[in-house]
Amino acid sequence: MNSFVLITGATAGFGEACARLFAENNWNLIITGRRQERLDTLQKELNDKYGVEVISLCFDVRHQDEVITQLKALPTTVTDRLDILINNAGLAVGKGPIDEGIVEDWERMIDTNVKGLLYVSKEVIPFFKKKKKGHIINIASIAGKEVYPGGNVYCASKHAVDALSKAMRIDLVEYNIKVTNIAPGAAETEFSIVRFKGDESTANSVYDGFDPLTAIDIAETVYFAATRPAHVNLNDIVIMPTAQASPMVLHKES
Ligand code: NDP
Ligand code: 8X3
Repeated sequence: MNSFVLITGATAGFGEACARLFAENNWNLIITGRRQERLDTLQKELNDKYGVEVISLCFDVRHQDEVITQLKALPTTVTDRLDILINNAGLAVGKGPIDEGIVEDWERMIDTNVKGLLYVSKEVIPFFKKKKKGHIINIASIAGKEVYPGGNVYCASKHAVDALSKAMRIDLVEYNIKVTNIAPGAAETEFSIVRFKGDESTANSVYDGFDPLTAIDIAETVYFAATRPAHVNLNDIVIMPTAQASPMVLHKES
């Protein structure tokens, strides 16, 4: 009768690494994302390898109707054991001066990073309130702490996540619900391939000349936050590559 953790965006990067680490530690999983094939493969792999229960839900966090349908369909035998929500699904699309921004890119970032996080949280919080226990871990970013050239709308969306983490902590404290905000710097995942719309050479060049964070680094940080004693909450964690002092100060070896 182990607990469940719900991870949004578990088909790649941080979310997938979290799924692997929690499963290895005997947590049951609800994994989500839009790529059904990847969900199916991960579900089978983690179930076979660790014997944990793995529920996969394929939906787009931007579509509130899908979020509601999928999460309301979970049986109470699962939701009563759901202890952690990792709001991880997110993306940057494009990087450039604000006046040259593409409105569709802005909307994808705001709809995914801010509204998607809200839609999922809105469905999960009642499960936590019911049992007066739960932990929401929001994957924000260093882009939610500082703004860098060309980062405009992505940075704004992650500043919103930072604010929502603080707001959730205030509104949910009386229900014994923990809220942790995790703000990573540069990590090599599919993030830059998505940001640069499939341009792999530009994406790879982001990580040239230094050791970026890995998805495992973030999963270990999430897992550490998730496994503190009941009376301890880590409010806000900034995690950077050693070579990155701030978004714009990167020590690269040439
Ligand atoms: P990846 O691109 O590797 O993974 C992103 C995940 O989000 C995928 O599983 C993707 O699944 C999911 N996702 C994206 N859009 C949607 C959507 N509309 N509905 C459902 N799922 C969605 O990136 P990362 O692992 O690097 O990013 C994870 C989070 O970490 C993001 O919020 C990102 O902003 C943040 N972050 C990343 C940093 C980095 O440098 N990599 C640093 C700081 C924060 P699918 O495509 O199957 O839907
Ligand atoms: C991703 C980190 O600084 O590349 O959130 O935008 S950054």
